[in-house]
Amino acid sequence: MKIVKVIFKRMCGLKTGAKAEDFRFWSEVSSNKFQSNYVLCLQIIPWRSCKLVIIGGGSGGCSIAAKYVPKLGKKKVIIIEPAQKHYYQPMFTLIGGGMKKLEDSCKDMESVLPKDAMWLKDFAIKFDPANNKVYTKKGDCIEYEYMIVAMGIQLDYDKVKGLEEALKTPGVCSNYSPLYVSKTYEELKKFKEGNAIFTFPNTPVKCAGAPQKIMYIAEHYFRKTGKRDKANIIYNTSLGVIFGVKKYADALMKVCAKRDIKVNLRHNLIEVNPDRKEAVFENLDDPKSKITLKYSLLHATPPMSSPKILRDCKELVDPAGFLDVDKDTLLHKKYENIFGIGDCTNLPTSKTGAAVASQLRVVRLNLDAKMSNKKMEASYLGYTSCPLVTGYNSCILAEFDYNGQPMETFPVDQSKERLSMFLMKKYFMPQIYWSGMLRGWWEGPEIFRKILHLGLTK
Ligand code: FAD
Ligand code: UQ1
Repeated sequence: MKIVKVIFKRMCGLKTGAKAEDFRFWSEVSSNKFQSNYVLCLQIIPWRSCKLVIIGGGSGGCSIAAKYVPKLGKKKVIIIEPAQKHYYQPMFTLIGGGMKKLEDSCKDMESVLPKDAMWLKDFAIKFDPANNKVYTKKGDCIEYEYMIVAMGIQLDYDKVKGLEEALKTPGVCSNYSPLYVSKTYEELKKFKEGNAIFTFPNTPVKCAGAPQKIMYIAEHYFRKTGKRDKANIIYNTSLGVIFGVKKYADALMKVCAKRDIKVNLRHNLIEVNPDRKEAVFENLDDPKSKITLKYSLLHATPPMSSPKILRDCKELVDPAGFLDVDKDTLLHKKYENIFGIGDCTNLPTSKTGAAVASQLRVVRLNLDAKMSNKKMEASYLGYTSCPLVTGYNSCILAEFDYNGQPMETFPVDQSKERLSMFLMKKYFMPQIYWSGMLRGWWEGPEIFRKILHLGLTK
């Protein structure tokens, strides 16, 4: 074994010291049972080391890379990201309503990641935080000084029986995936009469407002096209409230009452039968009782979970499988050289891109402090925001903190439906995202909130 190890190291040019674990790791991931360690020696296993590795090049990963690549220099930051396209997911709501096209929401990953970063177009598949290493699917082993985990949240369409099949059939759609979002508007156009059902799963989700935004847009669309009196609109949510913050929940319940939308709380979608066009729900307060509803239109929000490979690394996650970070500093609770950002973390706030924007400032300041052996001073208050689009020209702009206290940017009552907020969501936010956040300078609206409230706010 020792000889094999030496040959292996020589072949791979490993001066940084591959250890026996790396062999074991390769034996584990090798799909070919008959490969021996000798055969493995013939494979070229690149070994890289860097100051900072970022897992994921989505909203959080790409934006934080934009801050650190200029600071640390060429090729000092490695970004592991498998996707060819970077999607601005908040636009999916508007795509579902026919207000934008899928191509408006995405750019090539290469064009948004900083040029001087090293992009590994690959999946991270195993973490080894005790040895500061992460492994990729194509066989790289990356040794880092610091790591930022920004892997997002996983969509589990397969967790609802029949849903994946049903999404290929008429009447069923879902704004959450680029694979399905364009179908939503097609279904709105085809809708003639019957139940239009919108669901919210029994798991953490990203953008907790999105499952109902598309419902308000659909309701408005049916009114505009003379089909409203033929539609029975139903919101079946697993939650016990329509929205987690009372101020906005009250406003949304009024919208539903005014527009004759039926809200069923604690109803969880468990099965879809496309042949019979039926959706089956469990009543979470009485799991034995099942409710079966006929649908003409079904907008399903999939169950979601922490990415599997992250969940599998028990040292990094909490019992629910999300990256276990300190809610104030965003530093990992156990590893002093790992930070988390965005949907993959267990930060007890609503998972949104707006939250990521605010977290960027905290990670930037605290990682700078760590890198220069100073005390971390930046603290995240849990700021998050959800532009609750309520039709083709109105929006309630929810903004709040960890305690569910409103943290509104503008000096008006933001729980009212407004055209101005809709225009901001449709035209201003995409610009801010592509040209501000992903380039590293937009860190949320805090500065505007302070100016507009004359400094009298958090
Ligand atoms: P993401 O942006 O999802 O990025 C995660 C990245 O990690 C992805 O690029 C993925 O490819 C990569 N990755 C995954 N697995 C691996 C792996 N094994 N190795 C390496 N990389 C990996 N937010 C708002 O603020 N306002 C809104 O109005 C809004 N509306 C929304 C509407 C919809 C329909 C949806 C779906 C989302 C919406 N959001 C909204 C939420 C927002 O898009 C997310 O909260 C935000 O993108 C989270 O950023 P992130 O970096 O944590 O994750
Ligand atoms: C925000 O900062 C942000 O990030 C760019 C969003 O998109 C992902 C948002 O949807 C919102 C609402 C914010 C907050 C910004 C303002 C001006 C209230």
